[in-house]
Amino acid sequence: MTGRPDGIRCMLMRGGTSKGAYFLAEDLPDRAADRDALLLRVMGSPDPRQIDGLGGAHPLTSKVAVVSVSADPAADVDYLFLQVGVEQFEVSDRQNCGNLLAGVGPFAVERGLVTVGEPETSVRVRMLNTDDLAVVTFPTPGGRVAVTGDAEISGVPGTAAPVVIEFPQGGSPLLPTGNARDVVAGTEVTCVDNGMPTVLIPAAALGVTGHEAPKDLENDAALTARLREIRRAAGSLMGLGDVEHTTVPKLSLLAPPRYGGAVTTRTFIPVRCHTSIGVLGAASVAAGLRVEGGVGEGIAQLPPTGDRLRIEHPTGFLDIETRVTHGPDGSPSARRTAVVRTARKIFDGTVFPRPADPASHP
Ligand code: NQM
Repeated sequence: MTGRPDGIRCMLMRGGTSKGAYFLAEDLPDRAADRDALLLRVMGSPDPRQIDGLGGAHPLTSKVAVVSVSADPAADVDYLFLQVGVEQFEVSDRQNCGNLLAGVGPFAVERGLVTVGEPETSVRVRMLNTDDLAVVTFPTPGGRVAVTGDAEISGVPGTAAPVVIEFPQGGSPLLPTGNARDVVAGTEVTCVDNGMPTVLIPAAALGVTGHEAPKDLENDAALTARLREIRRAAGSLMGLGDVEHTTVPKLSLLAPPRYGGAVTTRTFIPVRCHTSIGVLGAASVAAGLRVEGGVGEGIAQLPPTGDRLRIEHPTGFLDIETRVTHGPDGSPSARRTAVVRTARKIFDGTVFPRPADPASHP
């Protein structure tokens, strides 16, 4: 571990529609338990307001990226995503995050981990949570990460330089239960994993329209109890074990599109309802909609040609390209997935974690 004994080098970045603290792996303790205990103090968890740390009192702003040069010849950098609990004394590496991934390439340039291109740089990222590869490409005029640009993503004000993310390989298997449809806790669902284990559920099957505001859905006690029941049963069917205390699978309610897209979504991650949709969550929804016999049939309106789909969400839409092919036995698999995000460095400096308090926390 390097740096001042009481402070740690840290960059706060917006990645897509999320925000997180980015660290070099060498600046954090090697032992996962020590690292996680430190990150809870950095973010100010557990506390619903995270008042004493960097966290923004929502799972989407209580995230950490740990980045290092990769030993894998197929990658430039390794990226470990950590979800830091807001109210829970918990740090999880069981999910990936495609939104923070948007900041990983620019962060690697800022920290001198990769060779900078002109006029753009491509960084090959090994995502340690899922052992998948991504390629992140962004403008670097004059050898510096572009601060401005004309890309606009729903859920973020203004415009910024585009960050193109490509996943050369889809999730495997795409259908973790082996079925296009399963009946789970009395409801027909499609369980899909194109980078993020996700359960697709027709909103109408749960007595909602799927167009409600996230807060209204979160405050619907009957709905959230039902979602919890479906999630536990689906998680076990997907081979994820007991998912009561994990952040995967996500649940995505599907409804007909209202603004010319393919579908409307309300995604639970899994307790809070996402204010937009995660990148890999959207990749899984997009692939799930293209699976023959999935629950999206009759709800989604797929464009007749092309790989691109527009997924509507509470604050706009996300355009994503995914191709699904069906093998000779009919089993589907996802090919290349691509999406445009933006990212921004907010501060670069030293974070001072709240002191350890063994009296109040283990
Ligand atoms: O699905 C939220 C987010 C995410 C994850 C979540 C993400 C993704 O919006 O790739 O980006 O699902 O917990 O940051």
